[in-house]
Amino acid sequence: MIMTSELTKLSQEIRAGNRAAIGRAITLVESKRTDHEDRAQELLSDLLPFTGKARRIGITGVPGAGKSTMIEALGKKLTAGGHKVAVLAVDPTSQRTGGSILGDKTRMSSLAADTGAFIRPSPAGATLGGVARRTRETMLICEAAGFDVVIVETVGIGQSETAVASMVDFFAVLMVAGGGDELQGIKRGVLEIADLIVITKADGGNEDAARRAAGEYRAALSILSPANPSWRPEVCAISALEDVGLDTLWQTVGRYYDTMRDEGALEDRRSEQHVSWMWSLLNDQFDAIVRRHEATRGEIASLESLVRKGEITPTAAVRWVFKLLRLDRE
Ligand SMILES: Nc1nc2c(ncn2[C@@H]2O[C@H](COP(=O)(O)OP(=O)(O)O)[C@@H](O)[C@H]2O)c(=O)[nH]1
Ligand SMILES: [Mg+2]
Repeated sequence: MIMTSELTKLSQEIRAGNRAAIGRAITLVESKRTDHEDRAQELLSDLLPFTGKARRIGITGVPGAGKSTMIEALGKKLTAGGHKVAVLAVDPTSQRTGGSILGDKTRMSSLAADTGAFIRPSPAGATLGGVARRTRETMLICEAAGFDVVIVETVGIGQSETAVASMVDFFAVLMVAGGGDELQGIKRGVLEIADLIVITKADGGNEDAARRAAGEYRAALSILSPANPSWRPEVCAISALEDVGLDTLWQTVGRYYDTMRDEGALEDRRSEQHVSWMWSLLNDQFDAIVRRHEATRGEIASLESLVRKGEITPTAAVRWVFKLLRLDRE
């Protein structure tokens, strides 16, 4: 059990940038023990006034798109320029595949060894919602510890892009140019939430293909109605290996923040994210209550079975659950 005085000390150490303290706090946030959850919330409330000053950047792309290589190259430039960079991963598959992000950490070895950088693999968690919550809270801890750039990386699997886009200010989608229909490999929904499309590996004879792909994405984006009225998504081509386009990319990020701040849109985006975060927590909690509550837990399996066989409708099952919880009179 961690006592309040210890939490105060932990909070102070985090704000001083103490790495061991950051690690302990993240362990607390990732713990599934109820007493740890209470402590974690107490700690986060204490840290909250010191958060929010970082640039929160999300990055997605299929495996092999060049995420790790770009994050390492960009991260090293940023730390050389005096920034403190935290890299967090959201990987709902890491548990099943035995930790794919660990391989990434090895690949980002020179950034990992950088004193201005902090790399954290994806927390193990059964649900994407659980992983996302822990990542958001880890982001707050890193911000309180003085990291001014937080990069959240995800593989383009399931709903993980949406989860990451809903916790960052700026969302970049990495694509590799390579023969055929350039737009094949991307889910349309991802294009709609991107603030920037990055064509990677524009080097070694691949420059023309990258330029063509960039043109096609620009055309595709121009016919989508912008999700963000303050910012039109952009497209750039980079080579992380040859350091081409990374400075321009970071300037684009800077321009994004200037524009969003001028229009008060950054604050709006974050406020909306907080509200939808609240609702997704509430959904998760309600789900957990229904599964654990003594009035309902014995009924779930048979309700699922009846719904599966088509003997009752899902709506009828939900009404029954509400009746059992005595919530049906609202
Ligand atoms: N030619 C070239 N290869 C790259 C570049 N960036 C990444 N790669 C290679 O592409 C492969 C996948 O890169 P990686 O960063 O691990 O992709 P991730 O799975 O998205 O993290 C590796 O073999 C990299 O060396 C680049 O800018 N140019
Ligand atoms: Mg990687």
